[in-house]
Amino acid sequence: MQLPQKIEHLARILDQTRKAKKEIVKLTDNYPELDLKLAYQVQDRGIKIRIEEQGEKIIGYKMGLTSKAKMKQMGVANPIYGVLTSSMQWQHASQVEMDHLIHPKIEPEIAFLVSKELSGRPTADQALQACSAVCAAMEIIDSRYLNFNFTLPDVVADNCSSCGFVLGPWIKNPIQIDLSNLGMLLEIDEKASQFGSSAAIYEHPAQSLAELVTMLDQQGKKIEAGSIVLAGAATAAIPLQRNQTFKTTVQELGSVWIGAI
Ligand code: OOG
Ligand code: MG
Repeated sequence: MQLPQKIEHLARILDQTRKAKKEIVKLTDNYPELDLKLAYQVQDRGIKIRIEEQGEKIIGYKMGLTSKAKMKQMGVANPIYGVLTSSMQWQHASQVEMDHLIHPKIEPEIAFLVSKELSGRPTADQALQACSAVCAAMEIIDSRYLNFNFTLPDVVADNCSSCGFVLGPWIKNPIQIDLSNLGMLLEIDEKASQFGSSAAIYEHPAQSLAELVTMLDQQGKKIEAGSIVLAGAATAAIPLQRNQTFKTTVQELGSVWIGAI
């Protein structure tokens, strides 16, 4: 298969798996030639399919595997990024319908609102200066692979297990908040489930944002003004289950919650 056909083929496999809600064995089992470079091309094509055929829009990016807890949970040790589209955002305090998903998990995160274009290789401070707001967030991941079992290229091709996310109320002027070591708590039905610190997110969530910009720069890309960025989970992800409510509270930033039905 020629390269463009291969990219198309792999992107279609993942897109169909997402729509059919039936997990598959990881791509590298059958396509050992899938490397990181090809994986980001497959991710790109998968997002274009969603834009061209499903009317979605790009609204931001997510960083993944930025914490030691997540790297350990997934057995993969490099940060990666994926794309957020308009269909992935759930409203704060709304309900997620489990029937639409495969085997979703939820994780506590911090999100940024980037209000000035970010490109090149900024420092964490420079990246933060381009943001007008920050908030407590949760990401719902739903790997298209059996048992979330994947290698780095597999998960990158699969848009880093992206499924959805929910944002708490935006807090303005993030530059005035010390984001380096904020306590983070994920509760299930008001019982503590996971504890973490914003320090677990690439040592500082703004450092994760700066790393995202640098990784995008290597692909000739930048973050547009108005984009949302999820900086990465602070703890391991936990399975989403019906009839439960999941709430993340971040010190200084407040809370966000969502139910599953
Ligand atoms: C990959 C996505 C990781 C994060 O915040 O670390 C991620 C996965 O765990 O399936 O979103
Ligand atoms: Mg995440």
